[in-house]
Amino acid sequence: MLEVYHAEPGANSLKVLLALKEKQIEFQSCYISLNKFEQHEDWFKAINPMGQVPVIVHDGKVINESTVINEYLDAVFEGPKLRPDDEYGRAMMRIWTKWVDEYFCPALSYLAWNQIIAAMVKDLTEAEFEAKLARIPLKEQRDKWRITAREGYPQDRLDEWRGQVASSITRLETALAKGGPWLLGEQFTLADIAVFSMAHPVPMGYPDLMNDRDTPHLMAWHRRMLERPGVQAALAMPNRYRDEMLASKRADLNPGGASR
Ligand SMILES: N[C@@H](CCC(=O)N[C@@H](CS)C(=O)NCC(=O)O)C(=O)O
Repeated sequence: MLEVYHAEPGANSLKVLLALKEKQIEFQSCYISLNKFEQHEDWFKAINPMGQVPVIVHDGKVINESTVINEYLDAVFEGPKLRPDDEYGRAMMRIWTKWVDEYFCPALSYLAWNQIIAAMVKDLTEAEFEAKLARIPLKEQRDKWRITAREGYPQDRLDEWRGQVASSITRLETALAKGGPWLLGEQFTLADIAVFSMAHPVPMGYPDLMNDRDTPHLMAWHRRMLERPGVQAALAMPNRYRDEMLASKRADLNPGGASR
């Protein structure tokens, strides 16, 4: 029995959904609404004291940390191998997955939070907001919520993170220009999955950084990823956040609810 607690198919949740779908592992999907702060509810913190998704529960054993989860899934479940057989290849794969966790993902995450959190909490009173903050177990996450919900990060920090996204894109383009079709060459691995989970929205969010003219090899890799049935299945998982945003935009455009 495998339960997977995840949010929308984006970022760290997408990373685990990609491995599950690529390996065609059956699992019970347990959707956690970050919009409703379900990740900070006591019942969820009893499963993951970090108050974050994704988390898996396999035969009663809990594992958090998306990169660790993916290595576990690949080791324990049948399906196509997503790690090289040789130790050197695995080391090269882990250099990518570690870099995604420690560098690429945080830069993108701070920039994204700075854009979306204020809108998410705008309807809460100060007391309601403080009550929500008090339930967040990690101090650094509490700080991130508080800053992005209210004043936002200063421009020099935002510029620094944007610079890190730009250098990440250059690093990926350089690596893929040397070979491919995947990051480690012929074998599709967890490195591709980790990078894709973060890079997927970049052509849309930062078209000046990732585009056909400046990063053709990275764009070609992105298109190859999108052709994979496993990637398509992961991206097709419910995206309630996007659906709610679209519904509220439609309501703004059509406030009286009159039909078209
Ligand atoms: N290092 C963790 C990070 C998990 C993480 O940051 N999850 C985000 C979603 S991508 C989350 O739960 N954010 C909500 C929050 O922190 O309140 C992993 O790789 O699983």
